[in-house]
Amino acid sequence: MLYAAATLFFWNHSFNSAIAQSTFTILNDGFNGSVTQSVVSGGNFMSGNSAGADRPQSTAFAFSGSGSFGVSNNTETVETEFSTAGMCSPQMTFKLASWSIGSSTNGADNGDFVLVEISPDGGNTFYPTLEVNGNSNAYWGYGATGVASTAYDGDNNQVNFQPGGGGLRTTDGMSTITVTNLPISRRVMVRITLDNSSNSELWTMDDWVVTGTTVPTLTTTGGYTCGTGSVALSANTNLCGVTPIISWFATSTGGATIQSSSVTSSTYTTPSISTTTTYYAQENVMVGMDVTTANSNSTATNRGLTFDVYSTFTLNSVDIRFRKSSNTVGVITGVIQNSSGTTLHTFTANAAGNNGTIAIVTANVNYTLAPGTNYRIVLSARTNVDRLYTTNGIAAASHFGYGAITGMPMKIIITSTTGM
Ligand SMILES: [Ca+2]
Ligand SMILES: [Ca+2]
Ligand SMILES: [Ca+2]
Ligand SMILES: [Ca+2]
Repeated sequence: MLYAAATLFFWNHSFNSAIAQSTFTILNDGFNGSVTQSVVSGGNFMSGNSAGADRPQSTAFAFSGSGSFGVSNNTETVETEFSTAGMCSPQMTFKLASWSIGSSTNGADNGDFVLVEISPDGGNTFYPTLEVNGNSNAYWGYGATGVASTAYDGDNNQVNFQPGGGGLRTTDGMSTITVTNLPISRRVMVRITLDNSSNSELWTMDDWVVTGTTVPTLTTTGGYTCGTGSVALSANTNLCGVTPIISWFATSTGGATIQSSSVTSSTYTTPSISTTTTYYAQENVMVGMDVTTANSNSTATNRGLTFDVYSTFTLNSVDIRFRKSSNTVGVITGVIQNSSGTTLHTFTANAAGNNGTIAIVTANVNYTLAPGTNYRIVLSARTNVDRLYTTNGIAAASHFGYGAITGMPMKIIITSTTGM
């Protein structure tokens, strides 16, 4: 009896060590005199300690580092935008304190609030998700043990938290604010609004952190047939809400795709085989910020992204938004650099279109990156192109010129813009 078996391997299997579900940081803003990944308005960076007449008294305005961000008798907003595509369990948290300034009897009242709104679509629609209110001149420090935590659910009803009364709050002073289950989207926006109504009231926030966990690796299942025949193979993935393209190959690297579809569970039926034959499956997902329109641009070169890689993956392509400066087809040259600025890989893309046209090109990169931090992907040269555009709506968190990174598997987190 002939015994034929078909086996298959995850593409680049040999490059992958075991991938554990690990937590990584998407955003971390400490408000120590400036912001790095968010945009603030209406408030002030706070440093030093409160006065003896304040409550809490003689206490650092910062939870960690040298500063925090605060507001008195005003409305302040703190916003950011990021992609959660290709990760699991994204969530955010920050520290919050309520102060009585120049008095031992003020603090936040019922009408004073801290509101967290979440947008899954780049700010077109914001959903109020969590709100902390004051109560009868309530004040508390970062050491208060109250936790305000809820899961994003995409409806218009926020979950409210409020201390039980006024004065110094301990167990119901909401010093830790957490929203879990953030939407999976290439354009998540978060807006935090802090509002109060007196110069003797002060909200401060610090240590805004957004985290996610890595997605599991594609799993494959082989098969066999008794005698010559075809064999059904399967490849399954769980990318926490993102559907990849699963492709099949007869060779371990390169070669033609023999089947490809946008699914989370793919079956490939081999041709009739009579000996053990190996096939290969690959998943390819689109991640990174969506490329959008009508944002700021730069005529400078050396713009791009800084990013971290959490496990070996092949960066297939990036989308680049540019403006033509000639009717002649141009060339955009980009490089991937390591954290020291050493160029690891160079790639090019043709930039078509008439003079003045703003267009997006998908540049094929096809470079395999090992785990590491502070990789850079930047423009290095251009012809007949005079500027790159940001890819999202918030300037400080923007991803200059590059978005829509595709890779396999997705284990990349864009941490900041470089060359700004
Ligand atoms: Ca800080
Ligand atoms: Ca008050
Ligand atoms: Ca809700
Ligand atoms: Ca008030």
